[in-house]
Amino acid sequence: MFLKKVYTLVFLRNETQILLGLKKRGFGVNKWNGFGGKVEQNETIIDAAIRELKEECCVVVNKCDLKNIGHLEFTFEGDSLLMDVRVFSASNYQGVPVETEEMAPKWYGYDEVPFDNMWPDDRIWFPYMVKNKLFFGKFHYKGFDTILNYELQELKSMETFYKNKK
Ligand code: 8OG
Repeated sequence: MFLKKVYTLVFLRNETQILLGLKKRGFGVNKWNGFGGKVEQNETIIDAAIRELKEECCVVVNKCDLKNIGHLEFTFEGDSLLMDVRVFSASNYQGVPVETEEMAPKWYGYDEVPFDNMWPDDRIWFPYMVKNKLFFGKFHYKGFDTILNYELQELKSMETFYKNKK
């Protein structure tokens, strides 16, 4: 039995670039990533996504502008935690991303994404996001650097995926 915790992960994107943040502390420190974190009790997933984006780079996004584009699950050898990560994309938002105590934001062209300084699974599922395909990925890690096995599939609809998910 796994202990599931739900997380959000938001990417601001336009046709040519994606916003990443260099994580300055905590889990995934010194890695480039989207913006997000743990969903608190009594908070919806979408509200958590909005809150984390604002806390981490001071950008405000409306609910209707956040699109759920993927679902990722991470497990770690010898650990009962299952990280359930809801991935969102937005191209409309208010404000200019600024550095905070947690993240240093930077825009990257899609062909210059710094995979060598990111979670190893990112180079596997980013191509789906870049091609605007919906995805579901499951990654089992040994430590934080080695993927022991994974599954990745394209989804037709996130709604159908969640409806059928046990
Ligand atoms: O609250 P905290 O910053 O610890 O939340 C972790 C964030 O990192 C959350 O947004 C989910 C995200 N995340 C993982 N694992 C991975 C991963 O393997 N790849 C990417 N891109 N993000 C991840 O927890």
